[in-house]
Amino acid sequence: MRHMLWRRCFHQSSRLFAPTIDIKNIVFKTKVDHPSISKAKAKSPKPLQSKHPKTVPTPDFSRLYKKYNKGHIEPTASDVNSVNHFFNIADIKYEWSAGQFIDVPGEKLREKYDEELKVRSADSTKKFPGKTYVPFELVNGLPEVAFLGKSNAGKSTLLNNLTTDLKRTSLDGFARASRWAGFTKTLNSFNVGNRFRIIDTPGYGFNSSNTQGILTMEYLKNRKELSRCFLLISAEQGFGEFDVQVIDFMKSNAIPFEIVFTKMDKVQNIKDFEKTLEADQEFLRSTMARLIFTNSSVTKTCKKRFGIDLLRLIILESCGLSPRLKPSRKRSV
Ligand SMILES: Nc1nc2c(ncn2[C@@H]2O[C@H](COP(=O)(O)OP(=O)(O)OP(=O)(O)O)[C@@H](O)[C@H]2O)c(=O)[nH]1
Ligand SMILES: [Mg+2]
Repeated sequence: MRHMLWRRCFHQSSRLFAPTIDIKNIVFKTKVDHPSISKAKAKSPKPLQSKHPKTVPTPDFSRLYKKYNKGHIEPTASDVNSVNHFFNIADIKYEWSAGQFIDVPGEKLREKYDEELKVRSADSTKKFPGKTYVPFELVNGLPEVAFLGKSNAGKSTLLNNLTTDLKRTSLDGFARASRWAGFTKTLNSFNVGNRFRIIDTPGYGFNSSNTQGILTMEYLKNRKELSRCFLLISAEQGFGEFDVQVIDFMKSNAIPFEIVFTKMDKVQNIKDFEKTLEADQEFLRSTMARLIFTNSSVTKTCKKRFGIDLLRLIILESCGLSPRLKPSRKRSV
């Protein structure tokens, strides 16, 4: 049944399904001026130009993390500094792409080893090269975190955001991003400092396919190295029916995950955004996921990239790595 649901999520379709619960209705509307207000505005004399240009205050999305993750310990400034340093100097390498789960490195070997285990007697003392009881490559796998979400949610861009120094405004281009939904077609792996891997996945919903859905589902269910998933939700669009189905899938398969809101720079009315989040608090709490608020684009009104330092910390923590860790492979300048 769950298999079927997931297949449906990825089915080539742009249909919008009628929502059944509140969480799917998070749509952040653009503020529209009332006609009478617009008229009044038109008649009123032009305000005198100030000598100093008006400065638009930058919203502070880090406030939202504190508000919606009360049970969680707040990171210290020194942890944040050292984790930022880790990402600034770590060598980031694109490693592999897989169109089928069996093409994911290590999985063919794991399948062979599982077959061998079935025929091997319980008291067998056979060792593999490297003097290990399981093949060395399987013992030594790096932890992985996966970015999931609807097509166009900003998964590939977030990966580039994470790996770009926060002082810069233009992002690195390790993962290929596009404004066309359904751009990423395979699982793509990026090695970060030879300490862990970030896996970019094909989006579900618009312009996706069954094959991609099955691939992601198999990866989530079977990949032993997977430490945590990050479910990306565009803050501009909010949750959709497919997102709720994916949450349900992860809950029932005991796959730990966090929720990352992307495109916070596009939220027109932050108060409406918070109201909708509050209306869905019961559902969100039941997921046990932390809520992280990010923007990958810097605009006139949103001059900083928010949430990235926190996301970096949570990624290291979910891989069982200390924020004080040094990359074992450094970026060459
Ligand atoms: N304004 C703004 N645009 C963003 C942000 N994140 C991503 N985008 C844009 O959204 C579009 C889609 O981004 P991608 O990173 O390709 O999205 P994806 O989830 O990888 O999409 P698929 O590969 O199709 O599943 C691109 O045009 C990005 O520039 C953000 O935080 N703010
Ligand atoms: Mg992508």
